[in-house]
Amino acid sequence: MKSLNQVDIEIFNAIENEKIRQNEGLELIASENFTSNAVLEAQSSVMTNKYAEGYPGKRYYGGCKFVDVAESLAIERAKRLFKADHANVQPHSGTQANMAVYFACLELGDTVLGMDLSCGGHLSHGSPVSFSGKLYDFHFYGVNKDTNRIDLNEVRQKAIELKPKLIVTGASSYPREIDFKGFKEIADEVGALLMADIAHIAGLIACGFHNSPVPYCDFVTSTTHKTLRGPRGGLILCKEEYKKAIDKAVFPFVQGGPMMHTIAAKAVCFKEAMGIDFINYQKQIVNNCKVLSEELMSLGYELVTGGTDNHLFLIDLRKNDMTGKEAQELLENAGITTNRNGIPYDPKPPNITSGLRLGVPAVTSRGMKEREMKQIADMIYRVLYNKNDITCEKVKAEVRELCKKFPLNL
Ligand code: DSN
Repeated sequence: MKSLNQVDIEIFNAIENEKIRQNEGLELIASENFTSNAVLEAQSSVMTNKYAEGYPGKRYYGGCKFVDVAESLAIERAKRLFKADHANVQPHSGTQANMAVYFACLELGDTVLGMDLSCGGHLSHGSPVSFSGKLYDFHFYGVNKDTNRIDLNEVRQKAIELKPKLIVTGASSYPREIDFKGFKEIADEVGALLMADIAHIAGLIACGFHNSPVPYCDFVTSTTHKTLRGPRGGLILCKEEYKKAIDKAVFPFVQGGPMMHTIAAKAVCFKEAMGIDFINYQKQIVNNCKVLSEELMSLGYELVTGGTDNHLFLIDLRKNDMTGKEAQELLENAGITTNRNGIPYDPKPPNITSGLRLGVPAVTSRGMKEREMKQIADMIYRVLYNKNDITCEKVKAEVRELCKKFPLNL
């Protein structure tokens, strides 16, 4: 068989260049990470060739003996890792996991209460530009205007007023621990179902560095590629009583054939997440995030909520007379990848923003620790303070040197 560089030199080169970009740059996008070689190996395996509509032992195709092994292991490991009654490992993404939960428990037009995207929620939690906002009657809680934290009193008031069928908790840009027990009390008070989307914090939850929503929620959704450090994909955990409805909603309602190579890689990810190295990794994420955020605050930056409890934080750039877009672009010129992000009640539009979201899962996977976080804070400060090409070039060279000491071996 011909190799990729013989068949398609353009794609081969794009992949090689992406390897160089990942190797030589600092990845601070909070939702990104570097999988292990074992995960990559499973993900790029021959299981991509197999159709397996259905579930282990109940497929619509022959030849599923070995993919059944992979999916059964993924399910059992996900259940063990998160102490859940049931796991569905087929969702292709976090959004499709959320879609399947909505289809499993709601009728079209039902009322749902979720977190406002502009305060840290997610598009699939009811944004009008997403299927979720079009198909369901979503209403939103935000964060308190003074503290920028979720205010359970506001959530309770809205829940009492709206009587939603489902309350959605979880966020994509919220730097503080979420009180899932508090959400459960509100859901019970108004007779609502409760779902938590833990895509960002799944790794922290698996290792006990963030409280788990599993005991409190009817449904928990996640991606597997953020702090969990697995392949790109989705996951649903649920109580036993929703097992059938969830499985039917994922297949055949939302999806067709599962991606068996990705499911095999999810199984590897869950196995890795049960090891001591992974616990140490999650601990280091929290430590690194604290140090990076505190260093930046000591250099004069203001953080939304004044700090972080998890793997990410959000810089409010308004006092620095800079937009999120400008900051993101300057840092990219210096080999530091971040993303602009709205701050709560942001006066600027989403394509400009007043905020910059930073996260440490990827640099922590490279083995970087507190010392490197201080170095990175200093680099970020110099780039954003000087705002010129010379500084960006100088810092880019420093970034490359630092990355060389923590190779990815891609
Ligand atoms: N796009 C992801 C993030 O960056 O947080 C969420 O889906």
